[in-house]
Amino acid sequence: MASPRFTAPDGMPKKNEVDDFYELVAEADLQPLWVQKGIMPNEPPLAAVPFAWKWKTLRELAERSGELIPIDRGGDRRVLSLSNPGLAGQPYATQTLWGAVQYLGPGEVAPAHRHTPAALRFVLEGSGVWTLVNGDPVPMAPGDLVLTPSWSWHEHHNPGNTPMFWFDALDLPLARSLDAVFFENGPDQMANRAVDPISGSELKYGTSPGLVPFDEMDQGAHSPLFAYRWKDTDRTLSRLVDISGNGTASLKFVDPTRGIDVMPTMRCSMHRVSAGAKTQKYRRNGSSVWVTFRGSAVATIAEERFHLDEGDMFAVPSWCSLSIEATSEADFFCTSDAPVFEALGLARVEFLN
Ligand code: GTQ
Ligand code: FE2
Repeated sequence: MASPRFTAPDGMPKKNEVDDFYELVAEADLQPLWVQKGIMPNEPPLAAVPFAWKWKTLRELAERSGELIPIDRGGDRRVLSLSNPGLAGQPYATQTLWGAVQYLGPGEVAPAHRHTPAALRFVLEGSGVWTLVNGDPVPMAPGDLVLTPSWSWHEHHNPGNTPMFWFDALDLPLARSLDAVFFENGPDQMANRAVDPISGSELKYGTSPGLVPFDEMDQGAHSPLFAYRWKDTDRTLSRLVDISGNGTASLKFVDPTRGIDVMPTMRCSMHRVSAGAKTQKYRRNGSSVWVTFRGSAVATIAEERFHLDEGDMFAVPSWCSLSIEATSEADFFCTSDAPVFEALGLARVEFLN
């Protein structure tokens, strides 16, 4: 760190007591606050930029990776991460969130492992795939949200003959910045097995709304329900649109035992916007990553307009306003770091016109 210097008229540095002091401070590996510029800006100084990735490109390249790159130990998961152009080549969608498209070809298995960064999948295309989450086989289908919380074992199996594409989100950049990342490979893959159409977690925690097993010990760090099914999400959105009367509806995916966010670092929500309707413009600190599941729309992110079609993904950085206007009825999956901001007492939300 270069210390400020008083410069004499002849251009030579002039030694005085202040100079000596700065030198001693630097030598002691200290820095005065009063020479720092911009460590407390008035608003978050953004690196990540508002950005959208087109499904056409994501799908083509994911499929191509399936042809070219084998999946095995070393390769493991065939994933293309959304790399925000504002983040200097880092493989992150936003400051706190990893977003990606994952491709699992017919007959392929992504081997067992676990990590402290929490992960979720939102399925876009394909059928017959199941993910083993802590020993519980969870079938995956388009529109389903599947959780693999922090430190849960997971492995993906595609016993069918069509590929599957899904969206992955992880709190990896956040966990990395907290130096909280641990990773472990599992035992070599187990044989394929018959899978029930419904996971154990759904049988136990997803049978009836508002009714869960009574267990005084229920205090895990994440939802014990690992799958949220599209038919339930779709039905709930339809009802909410009817009730709202303005052509829009939003729902939150929650831990059924406590009604709180599914995981401590990632909020998951789903949004429906009817053709011609527009969501209220708002901004919050912290960031989010969105997936257009159905329909088409224009998203305005911090005054920049992005045309969105089915499968397109977009990043909303901290404190950037967002409003979505649908051209045909559109559904969006969203994941954000909001629970972190709320838990830390840092959350700010502003509704705009
Ligand atoms: O499917 O287990 O996008 O471990 C990044 C890391 C997916 C996964 C990602 C992962 C996975
Ligand atoms: Fe993983």
